[in-house]
Amino acid sequence: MAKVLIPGSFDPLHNGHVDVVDQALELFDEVVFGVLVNFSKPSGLFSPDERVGLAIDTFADRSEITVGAFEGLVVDVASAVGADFIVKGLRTAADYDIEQQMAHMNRSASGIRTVFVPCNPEFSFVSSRFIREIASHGGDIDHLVPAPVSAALTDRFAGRGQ
Ligand code: COD
Repeated sequence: MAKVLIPGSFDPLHNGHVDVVDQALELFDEVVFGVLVNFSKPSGLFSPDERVGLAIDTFADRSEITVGAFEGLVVDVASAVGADFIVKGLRTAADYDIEQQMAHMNRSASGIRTVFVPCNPEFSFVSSRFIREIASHGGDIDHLVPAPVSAALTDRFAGRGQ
């Protein structure tokens, strides 16, 4: 039974992230979907607890996925949850450059390896930053995020935008 950690800020979770989870479950048995605070992106739109709630709602019918909020280093989270591998999605060469560095750093720190999955071309342009920006101006992001996230964004920006 191989278990993997999929870490990220997920602020908010979008369909590109969901696709990474789907791909991971084609390769491995269990996924821990870990909401981490990215120290270079300190102020979030949603709190870590809200992000966890949205992920729980999104993956409600998937017993092989557990969701949690974590602090600290990814390698420590991976060890705490008993993950065999870290899984990351790659969109672009820029993603690869930074993710490869982090993968090497994490492996040298703890021995854990990172498995990369290529993003679905359908979602290659999707990022949490663009989702936040478009939603904040009342733009349509329904086709890019799970239904619970769409509802939460509508709520969060109610009365703003246009
Ligand atoms: N399709 C596929 N994958 C995607 C897409 C998409 N459209 N968009 C994003 N992804 C992937 C990203 O490549 C990333 O792997 C993952 O989804 C999460 O993305 P984000 O944007 O939610 O998360 P980040 O990049 O802000 O999260 C970074 C971490 C929290 C994982 C990182 O900051 C971290 O490792 N923090 C802990 C501190 C630590 O251990 N530091 C040492 C690192 S060497």
